[in-house]
Amino acid sequence: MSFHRMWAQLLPVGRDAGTGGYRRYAWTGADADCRAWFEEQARARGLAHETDRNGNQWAWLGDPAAGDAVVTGSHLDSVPDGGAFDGPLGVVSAFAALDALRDRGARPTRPLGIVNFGDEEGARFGLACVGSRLTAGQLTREQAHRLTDGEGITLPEAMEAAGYDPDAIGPDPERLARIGAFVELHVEQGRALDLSGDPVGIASAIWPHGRWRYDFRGEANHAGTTRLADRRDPMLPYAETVLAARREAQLAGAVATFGKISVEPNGVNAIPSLVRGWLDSRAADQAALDTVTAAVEKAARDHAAAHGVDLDVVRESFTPEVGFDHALRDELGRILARDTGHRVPVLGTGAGHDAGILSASIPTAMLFVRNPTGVSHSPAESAAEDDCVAGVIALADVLEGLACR
Ligand code: HGY
Ligand code: MN
Ligand code: MN
Repeated sequence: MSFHRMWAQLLPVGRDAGTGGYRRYAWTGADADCRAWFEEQARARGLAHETDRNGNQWAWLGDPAAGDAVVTGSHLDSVPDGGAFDGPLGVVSAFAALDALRDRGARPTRPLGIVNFGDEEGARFGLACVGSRLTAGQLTREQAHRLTDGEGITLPEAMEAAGYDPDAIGPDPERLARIGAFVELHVEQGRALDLSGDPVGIASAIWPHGRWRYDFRGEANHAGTTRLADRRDPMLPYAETVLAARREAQLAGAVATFGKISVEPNGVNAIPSLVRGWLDSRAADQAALDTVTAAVEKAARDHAAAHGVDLDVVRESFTPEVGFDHALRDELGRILARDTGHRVPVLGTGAGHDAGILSASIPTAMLFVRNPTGVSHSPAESAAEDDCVAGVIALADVLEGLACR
């Protein structure tokens, strides 16, 4: 199966030798190397390759202008020191599934597309799913142009440096109108399949989730000579807010994480002037998420006031609850039950995906491949080779069932 060769080719791209994690951030050299790999796979298969106005890459078998295309794929970018599977498993499996269809002699009666969505993780500019949001009209050009990375480089500057036109970005309804179904294969970011003993599952829903930036502004001063009573130390309310987030999430059966922080001036012997922390929170429904985020913000404001510290809270990214298309979900269930001889589990997830963004515009579905530890967004992320092969076969079955009637 071609999966193993492609996997081996992609594996070293953007990998940090020290941590073993991936640093494939939008519009960087590693991103360009991933894009080159994608184009090479498309051309090697005689597929028409294109990069759209938003930097998403497409490989086509058949003319998409015919409409009602079946598209599969995912993303190749990563979180900082992310794992090898989150994103790439869906793209490599897409090409391998197409190869399997050809080996079977299957003849598609609908255009078949493979996509690499740009900047799904938002690791550099802070907003998730930039490529698919732009295409789906959920992010305007003006909003995208305001995105800035940790070095102060704007998204337009980064795109231009990578050879792309930032003024071309924007909604692409014509492209989406040509797609009849999008199916994204993704490594499971949890242990449901490990616990159920299934190699492959089908997605039911994505929890609502978002990212909020908390700016605690205090007063820089000498760590050694400033009396405790005279301090306006922003690190204190930040620390108390981290604990409050954990407590509120626990109470609501949700999750909340402060996983990223930046401190100014960030000196060992200086009381900070600014502590900037990013909250990621998710819950099974919007009401629970609202309860958590409101309670965390209230706690943060109370703690900030108690320390004479100012606080600004900005929502930087948000994705509402996604319920995948029921007809497509059930069609995948029928196809896989027929081909595997047993019912494939249907499961929800707290992880965001491009399929979730596109679900507002076109029928979308997801296939999950078992992750034996459930660990993701970490170099320790893994999936067994047999399960990756089972995922390719399941995706080939789905593509054949949907596009080769
Ligand atoms: O954050 C997420 O859920 C996804 O990995 N972008
Ligand atoms: Mn991810
Ligand atoms: Mn992903």
